[in-house]
Amino acid sequence: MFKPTDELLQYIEQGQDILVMSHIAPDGDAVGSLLGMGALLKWLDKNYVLALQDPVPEQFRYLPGHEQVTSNPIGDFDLVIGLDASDPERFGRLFQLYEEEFPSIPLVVIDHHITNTYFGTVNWVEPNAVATAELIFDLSEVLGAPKTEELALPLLNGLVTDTLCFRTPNVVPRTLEIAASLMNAGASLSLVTENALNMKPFSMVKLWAETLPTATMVGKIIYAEIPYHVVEKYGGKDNYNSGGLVNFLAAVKEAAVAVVFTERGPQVVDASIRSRPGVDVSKAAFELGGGGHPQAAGCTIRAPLPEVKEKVIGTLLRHLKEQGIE
Ligand SMILES: [Mn+2]
Repeated sequence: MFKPTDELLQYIEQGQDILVMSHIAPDGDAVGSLLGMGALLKWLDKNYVLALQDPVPEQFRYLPGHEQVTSNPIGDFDLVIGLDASDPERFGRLFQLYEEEFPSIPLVVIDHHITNTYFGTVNWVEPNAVATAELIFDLSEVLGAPKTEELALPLLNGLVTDTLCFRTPNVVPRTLEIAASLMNAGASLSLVTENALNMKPFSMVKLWAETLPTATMVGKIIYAEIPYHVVEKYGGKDNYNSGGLVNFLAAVKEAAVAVVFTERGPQVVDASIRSRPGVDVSKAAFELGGGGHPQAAGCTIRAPLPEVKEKVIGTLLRHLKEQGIE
């Protein structure tokens, strides 16, 4: 079990009006740990606002309470809690807001990315936790909070999505014990897997059909690209999701690394990177201005798509070579 420091507990205890935020392009752990933290703060009788720059993706809107997430947090806050983000830029506009409106308010960072830059007033960073949701679970244990379904379902959502349903190499017996505890509290595992992982709209099939022809292998790297006109066609930059395409590519036997390049705007390209167990892509992503985990990382680069591709592939090839993979 991971233990928060007394200092962190003190900040949470003293905070009365709390802003909780998580990262741009929110994934299942961002949404899950945010809603889980909300449930915990509600039990603690705090005033709180849950915020994300981008809308809650459709596959997580089955989670009760997602409607309370706002992109425009307003309040007289005395504490900010930042979840699942390894650096301040990951909060997008929300961090600018924090810096402009309330820079003197303490910021509590809770995260599990090895690339975390420790930018908070207090930082609880556990790279061995499978999800930030796991840390919220441990926090709830330390606080002695009752395991309600309201707390358990979003936390299970975070655990399941960050581990691809307990299939990543960082999953240990305790991960399954936490999942069991959340299920005992009323969270349905099949509800989570169906909504958050399995179900995809028909438009996703069409998107994959357009994108898969671009799949290319360079050495042990497989990549595909989604140009801006395709992004616009399938939801636009604020509501865009490629339905786990990069994980699908990462299952290609001949590849050690998979990358999906998504042109989110003219000359703004996201690179989403996955690797086989034992192959570390977090250092390459960090060097490229992003971050993440050894097996799942990413970065955003402001440059034309061909330029970004060359830069990312070149950097990855070098990092792979250093790890003896060619
Ligand atoms: Mn996470």
